[in-house]
Amino acid sequence: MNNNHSAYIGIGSNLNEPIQQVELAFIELQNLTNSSLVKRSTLYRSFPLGSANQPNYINAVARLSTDLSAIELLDKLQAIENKQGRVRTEKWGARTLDLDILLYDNQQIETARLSIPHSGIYERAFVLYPLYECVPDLVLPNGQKIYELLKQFTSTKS
Ligand code: A4P
Ligand code: MG
Repeated sequence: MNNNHSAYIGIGSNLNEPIQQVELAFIELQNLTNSSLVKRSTLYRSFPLGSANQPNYINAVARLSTDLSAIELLDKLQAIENKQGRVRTEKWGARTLDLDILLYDNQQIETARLSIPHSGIYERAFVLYPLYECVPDLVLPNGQKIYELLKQFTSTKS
């Protein structure tokens, strides 16, 4: 096992004890097949993007080294979401657990099931802050340095 790929996972929850949901997700990611959890951010509390009629979110980011392809990783992440009781109702609606592949190496992927970098990554403070915590000198696929991008944001830490 070489764990050749570097992947960043965005973790979000705003239902059923969100802090515990996120901590449980980190344990699942630690045990992920053919992968290792290299780094984890702390937890961030954020206002909901989308319908305001839902609880605040807890967000975090995990950095993985993995031998899984991006699509294999997506399958594993969706299995974890389902295990933690994810029910898909409305887009951007409340959820027990959302696991998004934010970045996979420096690849740009556009298929029916996968869009990488994940949509909104450049605009979302609840993604950029924990990502910065994992890798302060990260250069995003569009060439921007994360710390330059972050100068535009403010956020509330949980
Ligand atoms: N999909 C495509 N690309 C990816 C990727 N890079 N990673 C597809 C993961 N999945 C990806 O996702 C729908 C489909 O997206 C999947 O079947 C997969 O094939 P979903 O998780 O079922 O639905 P979703 O999460 O409602 O949609 P989406 O577009 O992923 O929403 P977002 O962008 O994740 O937004 N507010 C705060 N404060 N914090 C949050 O974390 N999250 C959302 C969801 C809304 N508001 C939020 C937060
Ligand atoms: Mg999602």
